Amino acid sequence: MERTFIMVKPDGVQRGLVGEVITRFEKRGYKLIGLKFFTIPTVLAETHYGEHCDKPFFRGLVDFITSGPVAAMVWEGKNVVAAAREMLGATDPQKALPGTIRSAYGIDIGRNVAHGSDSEAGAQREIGLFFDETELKSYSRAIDSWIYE
Ligand code: DAT
Ligand code: MG
Repeated sequence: MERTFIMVKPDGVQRGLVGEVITRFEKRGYKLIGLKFFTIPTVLAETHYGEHCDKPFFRGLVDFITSGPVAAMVWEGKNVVAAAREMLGATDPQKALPGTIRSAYGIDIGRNVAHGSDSEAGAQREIGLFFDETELKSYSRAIDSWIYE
């Protein structure tokens, strides 16, 4: 089973959207295996968004993501990396398809509510940055046979 890293950003936390984001993943059938509520240290934010270090928005992005608590999560399920990106929608909420999280709850690109890993390799990297292996819980659910055939 695949794992991905999802994070409700400080705007999503402030706006009371942690539950909405969790609910969408829970209701679809994905399994929550890690959850952490904390304020990201600057160095972790710079590492997490390292691919953007040369972009003009990098400093503002790091300042924003460290400006308040986030809800960091790991979700597990079949094809969850790509599926989660679809559920989030395009980076710019104005371009996100209706029904996606960013379209439903966001307007500006710098306030797009939630993060999701963009690839399996990216997911592995981000999960490793935010969680120790002991913080990720494997467990079976009685309902799994009603989600997977
Ligand atoms: P995503 O979060 O969809 O993976 P990304 O990795 O390209 O998008 O960018 C990371 C975050 O940086 C994104 O969620 C919001 C912010 N961002 C991206 N492009 C931006 C831009 N042109 N101006 C301001 N913020 C931007
Ligand atoms: Mg990205």
